[in-house]
Amino acid sequence: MSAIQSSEADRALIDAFKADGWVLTEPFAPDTVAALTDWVAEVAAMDDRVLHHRERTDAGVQLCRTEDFVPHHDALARLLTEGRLPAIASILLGEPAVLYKEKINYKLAGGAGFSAHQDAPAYRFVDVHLSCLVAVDDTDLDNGCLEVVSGAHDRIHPMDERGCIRSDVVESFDWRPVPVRAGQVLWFDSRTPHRSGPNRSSRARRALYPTYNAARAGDLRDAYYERKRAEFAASGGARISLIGDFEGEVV
Ligand SMILES: O=C(O)CCC(=O)C(=O)O
Repeated sequence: MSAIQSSEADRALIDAFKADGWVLTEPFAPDTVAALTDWVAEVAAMDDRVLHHRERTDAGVQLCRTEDFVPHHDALARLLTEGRLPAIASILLGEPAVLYKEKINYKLAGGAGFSAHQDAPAYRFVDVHLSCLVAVDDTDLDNGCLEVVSGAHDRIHPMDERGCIRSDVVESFDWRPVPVRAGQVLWFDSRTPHRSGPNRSSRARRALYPTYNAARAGDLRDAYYERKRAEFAASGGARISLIGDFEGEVV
């Protein structure tokens, strides 16, 4: 394994991440932040080459998630696999990182939230993953920002039958909403407990979520999507995740 050189600023980032299981960064130039909205709209308009998922809301049926778009969108492929994001992922992992999977959660006005969960039980093949939320829109409690628990990423917590964190454990946690501005990037460990409310506002709350693993464990992205597409097909397509964290009605 090749070690990653870290500066003093990197050290502070690593220390915060290790202690809390999450950390907020601002890695992009303004022109990149400005382009995010168009790039995400281009993916939303793609045909079923990508894995689109829709939900029924009071405002009608709308897109809630798209996955597996990196092979079909050059600018987003570069954003997620070259430059600052994989560099920060490598710093936080302490070794070179590779993209494991990617999704966009749209959470348009009226879109549903996510029950408290850890991502690790839904992720196959490797035990250690690192994800980030790249905010496309400003997010706050009104439009369903992420809420996290600090310092609880050392284990898999007891789960209910959906694969979400058991309700008594959820209630025992100290939940912290993390509002973020468009372009900010919230990194979290795949064992960091997180949840989010519905979008009760009239503003969209779109976010990109790339997930990385240590390159040493292999480039698993194709295998992940092959398995996921097979599991979705076997379940009749009525889910957006391999666990039951999504609180919306999938159509
Ligand atoms: O986008 C959100 O509000 C939460 C998403 C989430 O927790 C997930 O996709 O696992």
